[in-house]
Amino acid sequence: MSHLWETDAEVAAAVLGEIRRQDETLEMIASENFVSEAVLEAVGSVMTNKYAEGYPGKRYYGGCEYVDAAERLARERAAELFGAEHVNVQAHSGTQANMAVYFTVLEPGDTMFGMNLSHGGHLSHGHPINFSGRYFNVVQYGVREDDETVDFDALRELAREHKPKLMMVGASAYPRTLDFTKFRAICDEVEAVLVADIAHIAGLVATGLHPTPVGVADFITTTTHKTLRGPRAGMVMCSEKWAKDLDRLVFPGIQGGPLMHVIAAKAVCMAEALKPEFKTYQQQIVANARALAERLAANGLRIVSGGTDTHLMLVDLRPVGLTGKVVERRLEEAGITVNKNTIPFDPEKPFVTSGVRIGTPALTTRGMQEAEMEQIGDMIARVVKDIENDAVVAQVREEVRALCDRFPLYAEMKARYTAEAKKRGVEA
Ligand code: DSN
Repeated sequence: MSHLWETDAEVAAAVLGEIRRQDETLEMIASENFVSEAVLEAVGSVMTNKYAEGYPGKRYYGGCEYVDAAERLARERAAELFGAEHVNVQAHSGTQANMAVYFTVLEPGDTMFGMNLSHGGHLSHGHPINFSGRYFNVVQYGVREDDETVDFDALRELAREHKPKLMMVGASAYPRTLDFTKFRAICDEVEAVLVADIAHIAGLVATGLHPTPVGVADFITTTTHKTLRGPRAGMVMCSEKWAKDLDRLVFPGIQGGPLMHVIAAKAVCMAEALKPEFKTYQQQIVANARALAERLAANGLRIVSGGTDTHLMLVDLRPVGLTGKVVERRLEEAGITVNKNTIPFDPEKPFVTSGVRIGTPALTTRGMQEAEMEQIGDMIARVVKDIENDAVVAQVREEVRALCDRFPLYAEMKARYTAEAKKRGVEA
């Protein structure tokens, strides 16, 4: 018996549709992943019922014994995983993690630096339409036109000119290693606070596959659902020096009751990430990204910056005369989910773009390796190079389905939901 099917068959049918979409297509959005059944169970637990404003041992509500245990575990495990002195696990999202840090350090109107969104940055790093761009005086830095990597010379000059109080480093579409020590040196010169947003690369950082900003940056923010493969949420790390101010800013500064079910799931995710097999998983993500980027390039597609050091790559579609919007749609029709993405110095608008961003964390979770990446690289290239050809799209869709069938996802759940749907004659 399914409570969801009994109570709300319409939502249950939507959930079944999403289970099937995740299982039967190739999920290649760089910021997405597939959590374990244990993480799902914690997110769906009774901890969703509990109000717990405050922190473990100092709450504004009674009955917090068990949610305290979960939050302590999440904090302790995250501190161990990243080697951080202090962790606040209450941020509801990456943007709220960033907001908490900004308001800990800055006053409205202060100057902060963030990476230009179209060069790989993030909305919450100072985009004019985001709260960060509206509350603070934001100066944006970016990459060099020749090699499409961070332009440290220009950044240093900008820093000397504008003397930021805070510098944000981190990206949602930057395929190369970020050298946090170079940002630190510039921050030291102008006495700026350095914040590293490692949302995309958190799993790589936790396992030593990307240099860590811990001990280099003053604050580290992250989400927990990308390479870290936990629940959809945020987290902040810092040294003891900032701990009290930061905690006050998260609550009561910008949030009310913490999402205790999500915090419990963060604890589960950290426990999973502390296991040796998590490092093997992260190594495979990177190996898969390299294999895919090389195969796309061998098929004649231009990879921004010439390759990748991480879990993602950007394909420049200008040489083949296409936009990200068109390619995203055609690949989706072929069963391959990517997102259109601006590339550095993009002449197109963000809703059109000249690029697509492709990542390997989710498919690596399914167990796919280099051989599958090569197959997928060929499939993507076939669609891109013959974009109007419906027969190619249909053929690739069949191949995608066959590939997905070899790497089943949430199989028991899918069978259970499918059986309930059948029982009720519901089409999903
Ligand atoms: N929207 C996320 C991404 O796709 O990278 C960042 O928040």
